[in-house]
Amino acid sequence: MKALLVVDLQLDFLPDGALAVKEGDLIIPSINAIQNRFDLVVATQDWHPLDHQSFASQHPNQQQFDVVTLHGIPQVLWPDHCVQGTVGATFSEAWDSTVVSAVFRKGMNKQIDSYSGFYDNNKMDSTGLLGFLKDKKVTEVYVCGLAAEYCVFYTAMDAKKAGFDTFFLDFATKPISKENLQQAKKTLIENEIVIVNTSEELKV
Ligand code: VGL
Ligand code: ZN
Repeated sequence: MKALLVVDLQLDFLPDGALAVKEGDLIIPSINAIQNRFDLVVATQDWHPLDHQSFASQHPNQQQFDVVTLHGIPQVLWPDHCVQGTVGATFSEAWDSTVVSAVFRKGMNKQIDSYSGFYDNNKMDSTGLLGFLKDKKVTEVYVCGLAAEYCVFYTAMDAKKAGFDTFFLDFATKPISKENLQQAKKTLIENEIVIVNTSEELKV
């Protein structure tokens, strides 16, 4: 079984959103065009409490995008984004999400960020996504969405570690920083994750 994971396709990560990814909207037609070819489409949703510790607003002496140490691990301080129940946390209406079987929310624990759709950043808590994919007999996982070098990257890495054949859909993701994405892609290749550059290359 082949599953498409659509990561965090939420208004706050799209142009005019609180943590907008440049050209993030351009991936939506690509995702709409391919999603019907998968056995299963699953979404993740960044879903933070107002006082989440990854928000720069919770650290009065720091600036947005500063990196601090939080509970022993590096943490980028983000603008407030994807706050539970706000419009910014909703999926883009340009994306046809009617095909989605299940949505896995993440980032609810205010103490720790959660980039991967599988686990919190300290791997203490799971979202249930792994059990769901195993129960559905998924063997191949295709990852797309936002942002490429954060939640898409970490979700792909954890999918691979869990034993799935894993594909990073480069044509259906956009980064916050192009330089950081270059570095992330090297790590993906080292870990034998397949980078699919164009929709024509996608063999599904
Ligand atoms: C994300 C930063 C903070 C993402 C989520 O979806 O890539 N990035 N929260
Ligand atoms: Zn977040």
